[in-house]
Amino acid sequence: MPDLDLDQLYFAIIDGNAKAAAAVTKEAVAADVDPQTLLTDYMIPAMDEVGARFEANECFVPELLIAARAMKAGMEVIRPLLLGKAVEPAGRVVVATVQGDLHDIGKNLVATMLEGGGFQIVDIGTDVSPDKLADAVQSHQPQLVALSALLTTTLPSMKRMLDRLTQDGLRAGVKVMIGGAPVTQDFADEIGADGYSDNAAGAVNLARQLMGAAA
Ligand code: B12
Repeated sequence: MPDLDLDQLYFAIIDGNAKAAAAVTKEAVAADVDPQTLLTDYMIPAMDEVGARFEANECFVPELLIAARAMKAGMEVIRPLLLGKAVEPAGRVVVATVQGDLHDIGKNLVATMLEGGGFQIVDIGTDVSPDKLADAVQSHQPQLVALSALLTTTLPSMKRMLDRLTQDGLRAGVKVMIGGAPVTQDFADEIGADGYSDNAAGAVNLARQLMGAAA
């Protein structure tokens, strides 16, 4: 096998080349590179770079979309490998991006990492209304809810979702953790969420802590 250049994964995502992202990821996995390394050292930094370029007006929405698609193509390859071998789920988590918000890369990463940590995931998607969240909590009876928001304009949706769980008498039965770029610990405290983390690995630790608190 020729020398494996993992930077190709980083650049494939930045260039939005989904085929190359999947191919390099497969090669890396075949060469026994740790999938966690691929994620944290190449894939996430590539999306961070695309984000920085977008913020600097050096690229635009279509480039963001194809970069996100390339990241997903790589994620598809490592996802099964990130999954833990836990027989008993560590807990059930309903995962959602809040109403008005279509950003799902962070949510999916959090879901994948939680799944890797042995949690059972019920992913109810993006642009999730308080109604839909309440229905999911009622029907799936999770111990945890994980909410993601990437827009400052959708932060209030998080509070509405918590309020809805309280109104429906569901709030006491679940721990709610929140995250996403504009979310802070102060905001989490302000709306009465049970926890906040600024990254997907931290989300797993947080989920475990909250499960401990729930026990
Ligand atoms: C990719 C992207 C898009 C893609 C989304 C593709 C997809 N399938 O998700 C597309 C092109 C669709 C898009 C659209 C828009 N976007 Co956009 N987007 C981004 C971008 C560049 C990267 C986001 C991302 O995926 N980051 C990578 C992931 C891994 O990071 P993350 O989501 O933060 O998640 C991590 C943590 O936050 C945490 N986390 C996340 N969720 C959770 C949940 C829990 C429970 C926990 C514990 C932790 C946690 O863990 C994750 C992993 O470490 C950001 C810029 C940026 N630098 O963030 C702008 C950004 C978020 N977008 C922005 C905007 C304005 C928009 C649009 C309004 C643009 C437009 N004019 O149409 C639309 C809105 C559409 C909508 N209604 O949602 C702004 C938001 C500004 C603001 N202050 O609100 C940003 C910040 C760019 C900017 N500076 O202008 N976007």
